[in-house]
Amino acid sequence: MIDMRFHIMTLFPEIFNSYMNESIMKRAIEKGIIDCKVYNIRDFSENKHKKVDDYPFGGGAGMVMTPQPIIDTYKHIVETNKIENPRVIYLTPKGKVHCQEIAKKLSIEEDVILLCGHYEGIDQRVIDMIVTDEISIGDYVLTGGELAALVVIDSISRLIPGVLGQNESFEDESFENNLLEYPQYTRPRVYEGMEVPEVLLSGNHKKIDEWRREESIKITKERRPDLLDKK
Ligand code: 6GU
Repeated sequence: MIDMRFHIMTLFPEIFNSYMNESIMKRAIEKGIIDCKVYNIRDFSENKHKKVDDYPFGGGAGMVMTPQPIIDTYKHIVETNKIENPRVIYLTPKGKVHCQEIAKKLSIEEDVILLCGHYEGIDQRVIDMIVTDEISIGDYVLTGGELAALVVIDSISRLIPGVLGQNESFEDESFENNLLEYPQYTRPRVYEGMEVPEVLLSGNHKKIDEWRREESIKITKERRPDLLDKK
């Protein structure tokens, strides 16, 4: 019945509580459309001090997350949830840059496992053993993969039927057709002397559609000409 189950592997499970307990995510979980389970990698460490990282072979700055706790977390997830051939996404600045198309592709999965790294990264053998996709959320560096995991989860969730309400449709919006969205206005008609464009008050839907499309093209040309090349 649940359409999408997210399984998050992290050293900082608390980070996910507030986001998943508000607004659209909360409603989607309550409706039983999505489920989100968070697993603390540290709980699976066999080290007597619950250590999860160590110095890099070959030297260099920072620490590397060791394979054992991550692989055992993964095995626990796969076994307790009876998952076959799961997608395992490792959030890393080295990954493919996330986009609407990737979100769409992932939205048809039943289970998605997300692995959040910290420190200087994770042992390459973990990636070779279990990771199917490496995703970055942009060309900048974060302190860990948790924010990126939330970004990916949010972008997938809103594409699952029933997650957005009737008034939150994603048909017209930015990136659906490689165009940025046109400007929106609501009441009042005049605010601090600034008027809403006349055409939007005309009731002429053909004219309104034309105006919106022109505005979309104009702003996309200005800000994201690369999207027009994709079209
Ligand atoms: Cl997925 N992780 C980290 N640590 N930094 C990032 C990122 C991910 N995407 C962009 N920067």
